[in-house]
Amino acid sequence: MSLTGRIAGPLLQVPLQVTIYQGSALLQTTSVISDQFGVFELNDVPDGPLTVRMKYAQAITVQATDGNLWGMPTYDFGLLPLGDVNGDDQVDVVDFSLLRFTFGNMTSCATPASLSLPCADLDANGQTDIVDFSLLRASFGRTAPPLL
Ligand SMILES: [Ca+2]
Ligand SMILES: [Ca+2]
Repeated sequence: MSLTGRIAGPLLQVPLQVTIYQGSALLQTTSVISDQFGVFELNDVPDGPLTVRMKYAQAITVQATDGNLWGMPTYDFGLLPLGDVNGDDQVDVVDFSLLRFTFGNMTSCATPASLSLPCADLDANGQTDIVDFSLLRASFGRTAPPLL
């Protein structure tokens, strides 16, 4: 089967690491790139009750489970919780320190084509600034959700 999903901004066209579980069993790991509208399609998704987890490097994992995955043309994964400066799937004081250390700096660690972690430029505009701080603050304390 195929499954169409959508993420919300500020970053839309991003590479996503996708892991698909059936219960606690890992079925499939793949990567997709969402388009300029945040939409992506997963092909060859196995049948059955599934959990789909997605991680963008600078965001906390988001997931959806069987009950809400099917039966709609596009499943909405919502806003990616940006703020994971070092990519360890939690937004904590380490990320805050990394951001503070580079605050106000121009940087090229995040571009539309590439991302090198740690990177505090969460909106990929070439500078670590108050927008990045606000994104981090909004996600502060979040960790990867438990596998459903
Ligand atoms: Ca982190
Ligand atoms: Ca920025």
